[in-house]
Order: sequence, then C-alpha cells, then structure tokens
Amino acid sequence: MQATARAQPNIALVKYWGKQTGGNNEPAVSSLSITLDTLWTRTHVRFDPQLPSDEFTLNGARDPAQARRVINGLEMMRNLKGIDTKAAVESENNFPTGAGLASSASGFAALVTAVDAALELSLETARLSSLARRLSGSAARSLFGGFVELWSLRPGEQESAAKPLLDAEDWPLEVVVAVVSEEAKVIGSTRGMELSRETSEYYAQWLNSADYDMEVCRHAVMDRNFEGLAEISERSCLKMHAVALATQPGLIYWQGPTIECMHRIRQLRDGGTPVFFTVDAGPQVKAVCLPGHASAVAAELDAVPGVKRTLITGLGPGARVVQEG
Ligand code: 2P0
Repeated sequence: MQATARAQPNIALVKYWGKQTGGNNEPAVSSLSITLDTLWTRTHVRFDPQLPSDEFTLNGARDPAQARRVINGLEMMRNLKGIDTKAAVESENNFPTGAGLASSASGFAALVTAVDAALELSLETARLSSLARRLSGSAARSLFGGFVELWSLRPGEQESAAKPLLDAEDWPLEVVVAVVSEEAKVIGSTRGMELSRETSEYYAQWLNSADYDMEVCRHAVMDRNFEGLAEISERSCLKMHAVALATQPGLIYWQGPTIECMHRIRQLRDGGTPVFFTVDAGPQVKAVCLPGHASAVAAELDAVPGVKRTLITGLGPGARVVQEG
C-alpha cells in the first residue's frame, strides 16, 4: 500500500488560460507543452489503516494551501478502489517553488502516479492524466514526456486528457529559465482565469483562436520547424497576457526585467540564435532554444539587469513510479 513516483514540470507553448463552467476543472482552451528534464517532484504515498486522517508534507513541512487538493486527489482514487484508508503523502521538489515553474503540474502528476501504484489500480496513463487534470489543469500534461497536447473537451467526450505528440529525444530542445522575482503572485492562475472569463473583453476571441493555434503548433513540432514554433509560441503567450491585461482588475504578471528579457531574446533571434520566449502567470521568462544554445542564451539573460539567476534544463520523460523511498 505504498509507492514513490517522480514527475517533471512542463511549460506550455500554446497556453491554457480559462476553464469551462461545468466543473471538473475542464480547460476552455487546448494547450501544447514541453515536459522538462532535470527539475522534478518526488512523491511517496503510504496508505495506513492506523492513520486517523490524511497527512501531506512538501519539502518536509506541512502545506495547508496544497493539502486540500491533495486530499481531493486521494478521495477520487480511494473511491475508485472502494476503500477509506487514509494516507501519508510526502512530496519533495528539487527546484525552488518561487521559480515560476509550475510545481502544481509535477506535484499532482507525481501524486496520481504514486497513488495508482500504491493502490494497485493499474489505470491507463490517459486516465491518470484526466485525474491529474481535475486537480490542476497543467498537471494533466506532466503525465507524458516531450511534447504533449491537451485538447479541450470534444463533443461526446466525458473527460479531457493529455496525449503525447513527440518524444523528448526526437527534438531535444533546451530551456533557460530567467528568474526575475521570487515573490508570490498577487492573483494566482486559478482565480486569474476565472476573472478573465468573467471580465476580459478579449476572452471570446481567445477561445475562438485556440484550436487554430494548436494546429499551427502541432505541425511546427511534427515538422521540427523551429521558426514556426517560435512564432506561434510567442503569439500564444502574448495573446494570453493580452487577455490577462484586459481583465478587471488588470492582471500584470510581468516585471520590468521580464520585458527586458523578451526584447533581449528577440534581439538574439534576429542575430541568428534559435531561441524564443514564453512567460506564464508570473514574472519569470522561459527561453526555449535549439540544442547547444542554452549556455550562450543563459549568459545573455544573466546579464539583463534585474535577472536574479538562470536555470538550464532539457526535455524529459513523463511521470513514473520509481523504486527509491
Ligand atoms: C499553462 N498556466 O498552460 C498556463 C499558462 C499558467 C499560464 O496552467 O487552476 O496551475 O490548477 O487548473 O494548471 C497554470 O494553471 O491552474 C497554467 P489550475 P494551473 O501552463
């Protein structure tokens, strides 16, 4: 009744921003992401009849903010098994939570994978992706490695799940994360998306153009067309921020150095370096580049005033059970 799993965070190139209103945390738009390599969450789950209630620690400390969603995940999967046994969940990130890397994505992907093994449910990866999506939309994508698609619900489907598009080894892009600020964001993604749906004048156009962006992006990936990928990824990112900026109150996730990094990356690309930017619901900038260019890009971004440090990673595998304790 115990197991350990590892999962990596992912970065969306076509962004998820907005949920459907029917519940179940169904995304209102499709998204396409890359799963990272050297950054991971490791989660150990132990079901124990002696435990009076579920327990959750992150990096050795209780984390009440995340515990609610962890317990929701345990409940969903206990129901599938038809048991009521409580669990102790110990989770550890090898990357800083303030680095703007979605730790909820790797965290909930690792959780459902570990619980599946501990309860011997043997669910398909697509089913685990769907369960992870209910806990956090981006977590659905970290069940798979490399390039991953998460299409919003199609007519006739009950639940959306991510699916793999291309393995990491087949196009081993590199990612440089420029850390600009480690302060917590004022309005988190979940609330931000809700406010955008309710108030942003650009929200309807955002929904209408999402499937087209997905098609353009998936073709760029399948063709290993870096120029095409750069163009659609930056466009999706900037459109998502336009929707956020037009929300009431305006959601300004960028700091000054965020914009400086975006300009620097465009200058580098104009100068022949194969690199593009993407920015999520926070100030950090992620620079995606062709293999062999990450060190030079990191040096450039480290030199931008206001950048605190950079992290370099490649693309990696999906969530999996590991033997270590
Ligand atoms: C993404 N983000 O596609 C987008 C881009 C942030 C900006 O997925 O409410 O933590 O838990 O489903 O997954 C962050 O949102 O939101 C996110 P919930 P989640 O990566």
